Amino acid sequence: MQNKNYYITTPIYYPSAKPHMGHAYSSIVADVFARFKRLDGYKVFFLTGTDEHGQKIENAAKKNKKNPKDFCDEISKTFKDLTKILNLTNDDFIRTTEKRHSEAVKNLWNKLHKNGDIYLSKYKGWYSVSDEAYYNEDEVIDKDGKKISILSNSIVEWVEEESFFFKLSKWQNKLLEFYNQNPNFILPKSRKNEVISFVKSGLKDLSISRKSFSWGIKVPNDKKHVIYVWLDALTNYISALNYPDTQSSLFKNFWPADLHLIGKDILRFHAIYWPAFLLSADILPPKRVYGHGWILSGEEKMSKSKGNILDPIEIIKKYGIDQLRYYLVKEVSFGNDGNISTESIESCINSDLANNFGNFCQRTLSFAEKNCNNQVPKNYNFLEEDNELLNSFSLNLSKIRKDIDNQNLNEYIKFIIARSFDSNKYFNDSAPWSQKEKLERLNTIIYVSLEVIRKLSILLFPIIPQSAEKSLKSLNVSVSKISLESINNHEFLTKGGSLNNQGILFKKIINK
Ligand code: ME8
Repeated sequence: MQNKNYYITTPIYYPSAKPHMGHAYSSIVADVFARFKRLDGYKVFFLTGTDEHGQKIENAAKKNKKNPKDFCDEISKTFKDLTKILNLTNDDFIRTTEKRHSEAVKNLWNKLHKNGDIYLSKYKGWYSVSDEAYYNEDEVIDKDGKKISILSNSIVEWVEEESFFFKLSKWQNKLLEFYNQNPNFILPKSRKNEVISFVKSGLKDLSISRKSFSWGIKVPNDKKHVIYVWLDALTNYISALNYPDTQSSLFKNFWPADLHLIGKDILRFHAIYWPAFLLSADILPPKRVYGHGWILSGEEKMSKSKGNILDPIEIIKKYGIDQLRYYLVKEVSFGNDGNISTESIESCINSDLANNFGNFCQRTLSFAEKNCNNQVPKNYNFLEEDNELLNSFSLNLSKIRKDIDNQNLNEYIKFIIARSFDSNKYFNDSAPWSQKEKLERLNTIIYVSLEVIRKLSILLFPIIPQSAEKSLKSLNVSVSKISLESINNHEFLTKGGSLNNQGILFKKIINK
């Protein structure tokens, strides 16, 4: 039998400053996938949270004259609050300062140690506190008298200290074998090639403890060291499933994860270090790591350290949460970098939401109100053009499922836009207002249009849940009862059922 469980995660974010649009983007997209899979009958576990240890957080707390735990409590709360504001359906919110997490990390450490993959030595090399990452000599260049990482442009510093190492080099061939056997482990394809060539170029053992600061989980049996924040952070994906209790129903049902959705900036950690740690600990690696592109501001990545951030809360206050969710999914080509701006959000709201889907709902429902006694028509007879429109949904259902399983979000939204466009064209071409003498035809056009509102609303539900709920309410369909499969049914709506027009779905933005 097909496994109907689905585990999806976002990165756990650093609470070094309050969340910005980049964080909102990853979380919203993950929520779209989670909602889609639930709609398709899956039992979903959707995880997000905050990554609270390490030098970056310790420094940020110092700068704010707070102790690190108080500082994290405060900022982690803004991330948790954001999950509500973004209307996320996460099932858990993990904080790495929780006991359930630190116990899991220590346990994993002991397992790696027991399996002979940890040894004590000395680290000598470059480290970026901003990325919490070690860089090789050939990944660092001089810029304005400072050393920076070529990959992230962040400043690196020279570190020389005693450190525990993980035998990453030992796992190089096993990793290459794993990528080979699981060709879709890393998506999109372009990023997979980057990772593979990095691994092929030779993996060095990885420093997995630091001694020069104290904010972190202590190494078991050597309290002078704190565990490297990435080994700590990556473990969140299993600590939230009750690891080390691998017999717990959460772990058994949901591990290995179906999808770690991350930004391309942290692919190396997820696609190389994480599977290596897991293989070493005799745990199966996740099934998929998808590294999406960046939201840019001008030419640059939007980031707290660059100070070029758009505040999601401001945008939501101005335009609405569904508007933002829709805009990010539509405007940023998934997998690639994308620019966003207030001008383009306004034109997206007007052209896609108000003039396309919103207009179709409104014209159908107002027409039914005036001409069909505000009821779902009873007598109808589908003609070829009606079947063509209705079937354009059902015939594509397996493709839609496949697109989502491959994170082909661009195809999914393209499909919805094209069908909304077709629906408006159908309404125009069928011209129900000219069929007042032929009631069966008029009723058929309205029945088909109402069915199409239902189908479009179901497909849009993962992206714009509040608005889709409203349009379904107009049809007297409860969101708690909707399923993706029901798109195949062209006569779902009860004949003679009353309609309940909820009014305009999306206000047009008019700038005076
Ligand atoms: O890296 N565009 O946390 P972080 C798109 N704690 N996405 C962006 C973005 C942008 N401009 N800026 C950030 C960390 N993101 C670690 C992760 S996971 C075990 C530990 C998103 O707060 C994107 O998903 O720096 C990116 O990977 C993540 O936020 C980085 O968040």
